[in-house]
Amino acid sequence: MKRMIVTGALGQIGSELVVKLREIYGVDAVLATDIRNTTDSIEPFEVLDVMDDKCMHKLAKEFRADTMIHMAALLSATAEKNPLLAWNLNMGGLVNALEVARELNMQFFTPSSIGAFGPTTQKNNTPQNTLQRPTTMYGINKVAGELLCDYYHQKYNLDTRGVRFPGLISYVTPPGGGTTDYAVEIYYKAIEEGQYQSYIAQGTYMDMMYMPDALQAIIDLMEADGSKLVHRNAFNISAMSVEPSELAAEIQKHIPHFTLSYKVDPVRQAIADSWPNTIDSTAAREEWGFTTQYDLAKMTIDMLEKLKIKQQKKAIS
Ligand code: VAH
Repeated sequence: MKRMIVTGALGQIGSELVVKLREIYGVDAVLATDIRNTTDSIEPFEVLDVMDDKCMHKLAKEFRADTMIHMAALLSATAEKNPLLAWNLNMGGLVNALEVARELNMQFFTPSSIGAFGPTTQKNNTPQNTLQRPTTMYGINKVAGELLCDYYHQKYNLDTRGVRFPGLISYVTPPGGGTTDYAVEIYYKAIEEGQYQSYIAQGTYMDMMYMPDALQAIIDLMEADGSKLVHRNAFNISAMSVEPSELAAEIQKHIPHFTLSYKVDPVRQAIADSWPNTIDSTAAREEWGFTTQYDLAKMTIDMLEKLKIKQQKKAIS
């Protein structure tokens, strides 16, 4: 990777990924793009609607990009509210990004998700290769996306790569429209209010990962020796599997008065119930050395510490 264009650069992953990539490859080597404009000084930045293939091609060509990092997508809960918009944006945007990458011979990354599995998939220690019959529009988009990226590699020899992300927890840019967002909100509410009402039921296990580990995984995969990659576009990766009361118990070690209650959202609960409890990351570890630095305890310490600083800065601004 030498010169990258990132779509969805103002999103939960994109906003931190751009910073990390610029630390490694140089500020001027990473073109951040998003459908929204921003007043943040994150130049080089361009407004880009991923449905506009001509604009995407023009920006990538003029920037002399050799790598396409396609992050723009609607997440699971939003996609269930507007499935046709999700299909058009998630699939139309992906095809445009793959076509631009093919036309300009770019290395390509886009994430899949644990959402690519469904209720008939083995729920515990979900294998790398297994049944994928997701029952959400988001999951259907992710399975189709995995197959499209494999196709572009097989048919055009495009260097496509991707991972199946678990729920990602971060303190910089709050996520929007996801099912696993409760695992982010709980930390914000713990600091702000000392209490949280979870829309996901107690005992609902989902794979999770702290954002620093997710960002490192993208970079490690993109820098890996391509000849050693068997699975390429959909590596299972995870750092932990947790359910709401376990998150609460870890937070209470630092905020003893913190309380957790439940008001289950049937839509997002149904999505969560259709996903695995735990996935098997062996292929990623074996093929490109995937590893993580943060477990639940270490993540909780860092999240609470960073959110306290964020809250203090907000209070004096
Ligand atoms: C979502 N955060 O909840 C995303 C992610 C595995 C979850 O794909 O939709």
